Amino acid sequence: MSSYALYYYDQCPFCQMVLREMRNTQVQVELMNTLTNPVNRQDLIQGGGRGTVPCLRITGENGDVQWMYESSDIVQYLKSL
Ligand SMILES: N[C@@H](CCC(=O)N[C@@H](CS)C(=O)NCC(=O)O)C(=O)O
Repeated sequence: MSSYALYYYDQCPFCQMVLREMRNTQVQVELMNTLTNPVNRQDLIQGGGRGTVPCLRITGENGDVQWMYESSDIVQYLKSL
């Protein structure tokens, strides 16, 4: 099974759109606040290439990691699960 982590912070309206959609999904998404935990922001920049939120980290069954940045893409992806 794939696993999911959302890099976000509360004051970001794009993040709120994604967080709202997450309430409708059954999948578990780990929440990684990048404002309250600077290590999360560092991990995001190091892994995804930039600190923009929201970003969904998708880890596939085989361990491959994808960083999805656009809120509309993330919402669409969550709907498709
Ligand atoms: N088009 C993006 C916009 C995301 C965006 O502008 N996020 C802001 C916070 S609301 C941000 O992370 N700014 C800081 C940065 O780009 O490093 C989306 O819809 O996800």
